[in-house]
Amino acid sequence: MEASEAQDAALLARELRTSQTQQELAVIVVVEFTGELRKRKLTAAARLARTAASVMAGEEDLPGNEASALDLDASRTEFEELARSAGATIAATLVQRRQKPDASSLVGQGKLDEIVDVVASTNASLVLFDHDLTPSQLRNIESRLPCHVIDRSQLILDIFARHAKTREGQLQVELAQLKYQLPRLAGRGRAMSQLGGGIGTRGPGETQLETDRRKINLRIDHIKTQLDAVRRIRRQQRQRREAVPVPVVALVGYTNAGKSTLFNALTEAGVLESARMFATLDPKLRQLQLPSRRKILLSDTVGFIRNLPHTLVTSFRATLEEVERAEILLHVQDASSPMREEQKIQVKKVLAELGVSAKPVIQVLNKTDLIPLRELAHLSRDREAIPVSSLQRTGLDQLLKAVDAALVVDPLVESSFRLPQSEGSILTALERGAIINEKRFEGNLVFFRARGPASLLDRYCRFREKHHLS
Ligand SMILES: Nc1nc2c(ncn2[C@@H]2O[C@H](COP(=O)(O)OP(=O)(O)OP(=O)(O)O)[C@@H](O)[C@H]2O)c(=O)[nH]1
Ligand SMILES: [Mg+2]
Repeated sequence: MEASEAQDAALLARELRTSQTQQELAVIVVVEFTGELRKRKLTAAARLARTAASVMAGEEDLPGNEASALDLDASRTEFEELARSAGATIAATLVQRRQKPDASSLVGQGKLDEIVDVVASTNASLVLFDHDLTPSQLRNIESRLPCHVIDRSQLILDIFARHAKTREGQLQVELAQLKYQLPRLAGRGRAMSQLGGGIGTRGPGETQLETDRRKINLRIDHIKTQLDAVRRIRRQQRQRREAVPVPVVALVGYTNAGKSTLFNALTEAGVLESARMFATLDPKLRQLQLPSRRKILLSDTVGFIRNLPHTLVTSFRATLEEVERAEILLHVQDASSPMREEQKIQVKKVLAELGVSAKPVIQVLNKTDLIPLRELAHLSRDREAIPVSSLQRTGLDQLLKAVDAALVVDPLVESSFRLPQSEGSILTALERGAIINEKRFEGNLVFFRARGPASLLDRYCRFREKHHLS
């Protein structure tokens, strides 16, 4: 690829990817198709049957009709929250139920007229659909409106793009955005007419649209090459880290459950914490010491969300690599959310899709400060779940103890030691990494009992008393 052409492609890509929601006044359209809902329930049941097979025995059953639990109202609230996360201000929300999508406009002529009126009366600069639009639906709707139209996938991509922090995350999101835009280029004629139209940029017999498509494809190839390079480096870094085996414990959960807040509370790491959804796109990793003095790596992950558009699934999954490597998962739930059960099911579904259902999971009930004591007592009867408030930092000790108990790699052992006092550095090392009891000095010898990770105690086995107690 020529340098100038590469630059053109990069410019065009940037133009396509700039956030279109930030500080815009938006009209929101939430649609539910009753016919589609029935169909979805059926396929969902089939999917569940498969999932159920891989879900660990003994776990509670997954309810059959997941779709029905979420009514239109909840969809609406969640989508409005997404729009705000993307930086939009909501001018009005229109809700529609219909039998099935209209092929040319999704919502049908009558509703489209209403949208046109509402946009005119509110002076909105953007219309957001809580549903994906086909390229031709997008074109048809935009031709009736004086403003931009954005569908659900594009909105979520916008949020992902704003929050991607690592190079890999950014590349993944750019790739997803470009792939999403590619079939929709035709509708964007107006916006792109200033770009890349210079003399000589168009190949023989090529239309502007074809030129643009070619450029976007060039850009996509370029990003893929870069992604490969970034991943190679990351793999090397990981191998280096794994040379010193420290078990990974991953926080997972629905978006907004409080994972980053808990991560911070547990590590005081100062990782981005925000009321906005998807505050964390890239996995974060911090070292942490458990009450037993064993070390773990705690990993914060991106929030799960229902109906994640399938174009986004790859970029979402790639941010969950740590989950696959984790020894234990902490499933963080918002105890105060009326949607908690539904969200729990969605998270379990994704975990099953990632093939990690067999890993030990500790259920964490977060935001217990927001629920009445009586309700808390009721929820805590489920002895599997550990109640915490990440904000008020309560329940954290108990949570760390549970992690300690669940960790099977490098198990805790107890041994008696007899050391010459001259080996002070060994005593110091053991005091740092294990719990020391019954220490007594006799002449130039020191006797004590240590309880700690086997890997540490084994290192000094030559000083172990013969009758060790592990
Ligand atoms: N009252 C209360 N609020 C909490 C608690 N934990 C988190 N929050 C709030 O919940 C919101 C979301 O918290 P985050 O930690 O960003 O949630 P998250 O799960 O990391 O969200 P994503 O990264 O978007 O998936 C923030 O406004 C937090 O202040 C808690 O224990 N009590
Ligand atoms: Mg987060």
